Amino acid sequence: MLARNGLRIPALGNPSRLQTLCRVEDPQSLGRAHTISGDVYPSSLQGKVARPFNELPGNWRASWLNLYRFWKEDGFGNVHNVQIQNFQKFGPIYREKLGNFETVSIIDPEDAATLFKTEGKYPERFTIPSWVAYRDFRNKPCGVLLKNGESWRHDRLTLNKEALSPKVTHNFVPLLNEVGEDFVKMVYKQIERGQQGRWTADLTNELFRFALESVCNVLYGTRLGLLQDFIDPDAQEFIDAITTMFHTTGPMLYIPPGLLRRVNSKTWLDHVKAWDFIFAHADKFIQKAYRDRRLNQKSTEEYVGILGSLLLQDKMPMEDIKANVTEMMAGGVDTTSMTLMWTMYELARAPALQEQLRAEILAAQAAAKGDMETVLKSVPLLKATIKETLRLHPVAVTVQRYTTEEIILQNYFIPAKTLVQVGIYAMGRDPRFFTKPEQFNPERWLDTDSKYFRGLSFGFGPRQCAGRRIAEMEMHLFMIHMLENFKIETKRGVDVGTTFDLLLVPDKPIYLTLRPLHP
Ligand code: HCD
Repeated sequence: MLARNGLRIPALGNPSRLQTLCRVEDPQSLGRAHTISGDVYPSSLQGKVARPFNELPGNWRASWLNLYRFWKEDGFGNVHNVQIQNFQKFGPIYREKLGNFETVSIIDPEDAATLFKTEGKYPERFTIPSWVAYRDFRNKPCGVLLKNGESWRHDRLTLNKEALSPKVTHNFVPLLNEVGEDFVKMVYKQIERGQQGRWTADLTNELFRFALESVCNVLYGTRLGLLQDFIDPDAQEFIDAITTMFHTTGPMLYIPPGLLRRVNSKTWLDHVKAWDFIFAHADKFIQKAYRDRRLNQKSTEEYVGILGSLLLQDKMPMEDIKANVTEMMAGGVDTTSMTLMWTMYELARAPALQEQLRAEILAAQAAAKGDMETVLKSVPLLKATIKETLRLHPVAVTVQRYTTEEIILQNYFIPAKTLVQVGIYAMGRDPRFFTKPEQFNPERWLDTDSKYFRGLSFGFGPRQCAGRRIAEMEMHLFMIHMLENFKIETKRGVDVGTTFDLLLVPDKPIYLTLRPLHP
């Protein structure tokens, strides 16, 4: 009974509303994968010989027992390594069922290509159950993150014009650049205070504040002053709420949302409290920026930030603007800050590479006479460095899609509406796809090695990360300023591993030493 019910995405409080707002897909799509037999093929696959879906290797028959085992072996914090083990055990494709969560996992870039090339006009990824459950519970609208179908597409196209199109993204450069410069000033202050000519610290909190300050400047065109001495307690609480929200999502990943409120109630209550704060705090910003904009209607030539542009455009109802801006604000903190932490960690272990990057940046600065937009166009090694960080330390362990039609992966028929996940963490560390994967070598992205469906850290296609350009520019500008000013060092011999906390994060604090280059 439980297992049968488990196949369905369980009914929530108000399914009809949810259906239109959040998911237009077949609510039984998770179960479909299980029930469709592999013998009715679409015409494109007619006559092809491949093995049936039910012969896929993997543990997919005893789902609840699997979940129990997974939990006992602390699989939750270790999802990424369990995936690597599974690929070693079962080969490049396996099928798995953990409680309510049924998937096919792949690792080969060729298979990723097959999956993404058939993703269609309305690509769908796995929807995090507790995120939808919260919005349903509080009657909040979804943004592009959780929407599907035509409603997703409409929002997404509008958002693309404001956040991804090269016609607007150059506006982000001065906004992000000033935050990068302020971070450097803050570091100098700390160095002075310490009176040792350097600063050694776990920079997690500083990076969180830097990331929030950055994303807010781009979204609202407002500075919060989070790199100053006095830190607004509300902003700090917002940062903590995001961490709590991610942290409490993990344990509820494989449990049906309907059960969440009853089972594991502490996790659910903490989750709701965290989202409540995130929404309330974002709302304050949106309201304030909305009021300010109405006061400053005259100065329209000036770039007013993503929110301001969305309001000016008048293409999206206020409620949807709020939902989307809140998602971008919350999605822009832990993601870029952790990636920057990993980048500095890797660079601290590669002093020669640091020197190479400094030389590239210096030459670019000289040629561009300080125009940052031009500088950003001539730092290929720096851009490759961020890509390389994301290969070894991706933020998201997988990228997933529901198949839109029957496809063949590794010579198995995969029915339509199957959830397929590309294990990008595992792919990034596999010698079949990256030569000497253990080495941090940004040049691999610039030389003749194949890049075919290997750089998937922001996802792919029309459903890829909406904050991608903000994140990339923010990280590039940050690294430019840091490398121009400081030598980045770390204690030798301290190897930092990875934990899954919905996002992949360092498993222990990373201590970095920053030393002025020109004392
Ligand atoms: C988490 O098995 C692990 O940009 C799951 C599969 C999965 C699905 C969607 C991914 C999620 C993972 C990690 C966090 C991601 C999310 C999609 C968007 C989200 C990658 C890999 C993120 C961090 C934006 C979050 C925005 C939110 C805070 C409003």
